[in-house]
Amino acid sequence: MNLSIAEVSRELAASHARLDAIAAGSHLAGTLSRFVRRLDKGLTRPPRVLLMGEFNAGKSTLANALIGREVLPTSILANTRVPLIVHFSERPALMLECREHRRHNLDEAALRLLSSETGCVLHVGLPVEDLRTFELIDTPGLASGIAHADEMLLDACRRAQIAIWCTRAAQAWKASEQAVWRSLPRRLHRNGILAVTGSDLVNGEREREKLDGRLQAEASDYFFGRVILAAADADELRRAPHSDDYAQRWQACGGHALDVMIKTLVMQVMDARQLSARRAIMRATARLVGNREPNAEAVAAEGSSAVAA
Ligand SMILES: Nc1nc2c(ncn2[C@@H]2O[C@H](COP(=O)(O)OP(=O)(O)O)[C@@H](O)[C@H]2O)c(=O)[nH]1
Ligand SMILES: [Mg+2]
Repeated sequence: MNLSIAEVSRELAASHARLDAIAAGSHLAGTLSRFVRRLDKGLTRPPRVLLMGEFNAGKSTLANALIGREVLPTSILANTRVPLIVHFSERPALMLECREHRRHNLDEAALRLLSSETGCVLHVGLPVEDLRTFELIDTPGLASGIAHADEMLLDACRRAQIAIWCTRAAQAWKASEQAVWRSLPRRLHRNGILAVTGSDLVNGEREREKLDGRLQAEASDYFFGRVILAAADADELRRAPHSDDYAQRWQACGGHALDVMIKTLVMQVMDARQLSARRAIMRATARLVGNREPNAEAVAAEGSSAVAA
């Protein structure tokens, strides 16, 4: 989280504590306290990074590489085929979310639901510090015209602010992949990364340059950035972070470039949230004092000075 967001969040927490203290005697204070609490939650929640792509494109390998451990045994994942949201938690935790956003502890009854119902999401909590900065959504193979699979992908898109499209270097960025990516919301294109996995299987520097040139021409308009990486190497490396040549190998396999790109997008999302929180406060204030809505330029100027701060 960047410093200005942390500061704003502290101020908001102090505000709703003060409002709570007088809420019993004031309906208005109660309403304001709830408003401020919602604002604080929306502002500080780690942005979610959605991993998408065809089956075997390296999504789960990248998810593991980004958090430095195997999220769930492959045997469970292979049988469930539901999206997986990985978030920070002091202790490892598993929770199943089904229709109407109801959540269940992962007991036998929930496991039955998991195999019988569609539209479920698994929430995995792990004590991994990086997950305080961004959460991950790993999706099963690409939607294939099956109605509930498409619905599931759309739901996953709604929950995410950043998206990584995984594609294998050997057949990168096929027409079928392009069609799905183009159908996604523009905001995900703006915050999208094309992750080309399997760079270790590309034959030499010349082939790699050729691939990069083709993707520059065909895909760069649809993404914030592009990384060509050896995802399996990155995954293996992240599990041994104390090896001598870690930094050099992390750079060589492309893990570092992906990390930097994700963190840049996370900062952008946090800045945009801060701006919209300020707008919400100004709108609410204007409504409270019965004024007209403040004009957009004034709000934008207010927001950008906050972002620059
Ligand atoms: N050589 C190589 N294998 C990879 C790479 N990325 C993934 N794999 C392998 O490809 C297979 C499918 O990867 P997985 O992450 O399960 O794909 P998913 O279906 O998109 O989640 C696994 O056996 C991985 O080890 C890579 O960059 N290089
Ligand atoms: Mg997978």
